[in-house]
Order: sequence, then C-alpha cells, then structure tokens
Amino acid sequence: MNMNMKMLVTSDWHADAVTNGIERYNEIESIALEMVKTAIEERVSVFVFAGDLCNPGLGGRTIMAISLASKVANMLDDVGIRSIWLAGNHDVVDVDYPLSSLMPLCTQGNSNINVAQVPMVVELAHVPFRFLCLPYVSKYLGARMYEHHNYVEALTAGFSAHDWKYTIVVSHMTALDVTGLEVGTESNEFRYGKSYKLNLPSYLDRGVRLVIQGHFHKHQRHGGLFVPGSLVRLGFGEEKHHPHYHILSI
Ligand SMILES: [Mn+2]
Repeated sequence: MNMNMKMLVTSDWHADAVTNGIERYNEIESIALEMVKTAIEERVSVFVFAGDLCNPGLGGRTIMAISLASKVANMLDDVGIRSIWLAGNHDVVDVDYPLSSLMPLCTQGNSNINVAQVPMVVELAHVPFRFLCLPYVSKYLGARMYEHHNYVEALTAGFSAHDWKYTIVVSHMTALDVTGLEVGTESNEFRYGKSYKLNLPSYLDRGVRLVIQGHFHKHQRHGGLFVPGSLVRLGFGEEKHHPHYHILSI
C-alpha cells in the first residue's frame, strides 16, 4: 500500500452567508468548483470537509448550499476521489437523532461519500490513514456522545500504537488548550457544548498524524493541528484572513 497520500482539506463554506446584505453564494460556488478542478489536477485521493456548510433553516439559501455540496461530492466521486463531510455547529438540527444540512449527501447510497453526523471512524479502501471524525452534534446527542467521553473512547478502544500513527482526527468541536489558536466571533456561536470541549492535544500525544479542526475561520497551523479556515472572508473582522482550501501531502 502506498503510504503517502494527497488530501484536499477545506472547511466552513457557509454557502448560505450574507455579508452586509450581499449574498455570497456565487463567490463560494465558484471557489468550490475551482477546488474540484484542483483536486483532480493534483490527483488527491481524499477530500475532507470539516464542517459548517450552511444553516438548515434558511429556505432557498440552504437548498442552494446543500445542492452545491452534493454536486461537489458527486463530481469528486466521478473521478474516484473519496470524500468525508463533517457536520458543524451551523449544520446541525437540534433533535435527538442525527440530522444536519449534510443529511442529503448520505441518502444517495454512495459509499464513496462519507458523512459524519455523529462521532465515527471512517476507513477507506487503498488509503493508509483512517479518519476519526468528531463532528458537532445536537445537545441531545452531545450529552451522550461527548459529555460521556467513553462513547468516543469506545470507537478507538482497539487502536494499537501503529493505528494511532495512521489516524487523522477531523473535528468540529472546540479545540481545548491549543497555544496560540486565533479565534474570531465564530467562537461565540456555539449554542451549547462549550462544556464539552475536546482535548485535541491529547490525540496528538497518542501519535495521530494530524488533527484537522473546522469551525475557526482563520487558516492556521499549530504543530499537528491544522485549521483549514473558511473559503471567503465572511465578516468584518476577517479582513486580514487569506481564505483558501488546502492540498496536504502526508
Ligand atoms: Mn462552526
């Protein structure tokens, strides 16, 4: 098995965004489609979206955002690129079962399009790394899955040191105790769940190759913690951000 892998990593599209009265959809769509072209040209094997596609309740803007994600997932699948889509805090519907803006992607019956609406481990054929996905969940599921950490621990209970080394964590929970992490107004937006921050550095201590952390709009890297950031500057206060998607070779 080839132990090197190219991955396209992106997050926080917020394809339903409106900034100062201006709808951002067309701009975000054009970057998303350019991203697919780049993924194909760069021959990436995996595409990772780390959460916050759109709010579920904004009518036409929600539907356009979901259609865009669905189109991107299918375009990638057409050329054999597997994708992983995490739910973020904006995506989640607050009910006691898994439901988010990403739900339509997992009802297409396509095993190359992986949607994480609850914590799960995703393994992909011919890809050396496994993905421990830690999406945002509703407060009902959060009480069960994150406040009682044994739910997440059980997912990895059988991991050997070698398994951890070939694990990539993808998270849309808050990153606890990361020195130097720069956060914007998005850090105030968790409606709940601030009490069950994840100790992401503890995963790095176990030897995981990389932690991909969504939610934060500013692209940054702190050791093994990689924050893809948003695709466009979504609000005032983000003027100094240089938003983009990222190709990682690991
Ligand atoms: Mn978020």
